[in-house]
Amino acid sequence: MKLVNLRKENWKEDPELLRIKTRGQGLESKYAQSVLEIIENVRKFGDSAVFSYAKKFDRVDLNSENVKVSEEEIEEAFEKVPKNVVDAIEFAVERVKKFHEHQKENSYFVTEPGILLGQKVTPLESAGIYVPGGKASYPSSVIMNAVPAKVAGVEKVVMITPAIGSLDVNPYSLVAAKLSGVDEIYRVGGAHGVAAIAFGTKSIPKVDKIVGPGNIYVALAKKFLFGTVDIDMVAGPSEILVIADETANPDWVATDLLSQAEHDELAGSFLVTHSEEVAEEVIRAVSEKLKKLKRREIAEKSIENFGTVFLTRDIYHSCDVANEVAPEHLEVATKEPFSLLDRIKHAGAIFLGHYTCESLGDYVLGPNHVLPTGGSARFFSPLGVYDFVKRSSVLYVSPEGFKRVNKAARNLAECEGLEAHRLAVEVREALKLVITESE
Ligand code: HSO
Ligand code: ZN
Repeated sequence: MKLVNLRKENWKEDPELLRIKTRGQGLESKYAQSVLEIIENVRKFGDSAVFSYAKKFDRVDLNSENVKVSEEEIEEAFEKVPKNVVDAIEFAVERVKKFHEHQKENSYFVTEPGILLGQKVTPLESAGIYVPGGKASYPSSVIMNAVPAKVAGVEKVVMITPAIGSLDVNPYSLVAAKLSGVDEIYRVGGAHGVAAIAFGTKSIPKVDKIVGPGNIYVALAKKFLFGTVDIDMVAGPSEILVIADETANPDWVATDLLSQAEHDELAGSFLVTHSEEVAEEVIRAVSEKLKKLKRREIAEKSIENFGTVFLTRDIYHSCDVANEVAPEHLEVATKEPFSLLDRIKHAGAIFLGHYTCESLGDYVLGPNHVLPTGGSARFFSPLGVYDFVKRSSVLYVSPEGFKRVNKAARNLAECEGLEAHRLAVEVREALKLVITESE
């Protein structure tokens, strides 16, 4: 890991910190043209475009008969998945559900004489969840995307996930989908799969919103289709930042950094500490443990690309550095983590204390693991129930209420030169029953 000393006046301008801060940018233009072409073809030719892209990119023969995953296939998946994993998925689903129940938003109404105003909350009618194929097909991510939608009250949750090389779909994803309440599953993926559920085709339904992680093609397709459908944030490579003081266990911190590094060659693992000793020991532990990991190659590249230790003046300076980076996951491995919570402004999820490793949050604690990456924790929140509802304003005035607001509305209409607006007020004023002469 690279050691960067931020004990200097203009630490915010440190080139390494700046490189990490801008980590979410770029990358896209290279792929944009081909993604736009795929989207356009799916829009124009529907199923036939989707199936021919599936053949080309995923080497699989799809048709209107086999694209949907059948109930029997889902039942078979339960046979294939070991009992302890089914139990763990059930356990996680229950905890994630329970946590997300708190995010439910109620409609509200306020009244004043003759006026009632409110906000009506309505779940989206349908949502699509993208689940990657191959190595990054995580049942935990199925849970994290599907459960909030179901808790919000979305009637139809559709999952898409690519079948690659054969018609088989990852059985773990199928079990997680079933236990999370997913209603329909289609074995398509990539930009073509995203376009298919954005527009709808003969065999694949259209949804109102698409969520879930994917490669650059999937991310770009979601971005381009925003407006045709709603999307969640566009997630980039995963990242962790650990703030550690001298009470931190370097071995524990090192494994937590590696738990992020093993996700992706572009994943970010950052340690921020004011203790030289902790810095040194974590660097040593990371390189030692790295060698023994099954996903060594990925983790090694990731640590090479983004593995950084920032040396700070004190614990408060560490918090300021964390705010600059605005990491997806922030672990506070210090003696009194709660005392720092106030100072931390930008992080997708904040893990407090030595025992609260990100892995627990990734799987079972309850809060969502779909989190803003690439510094977007400055303005994005974790995926939640609020992402699957929308709000409508409700307005009502009685004749009595009308008398309390008509004049100002009429004057504003006049000032904006919108005659029909003014008249809409005036025709009602004309009704003598309602408006007294003096007005
Ligand atoms: N750390 C990832 C989520 C994940 N980890 C899935 C394991 N499986 C992004 O928050
Ligand atoms: Zn993870």
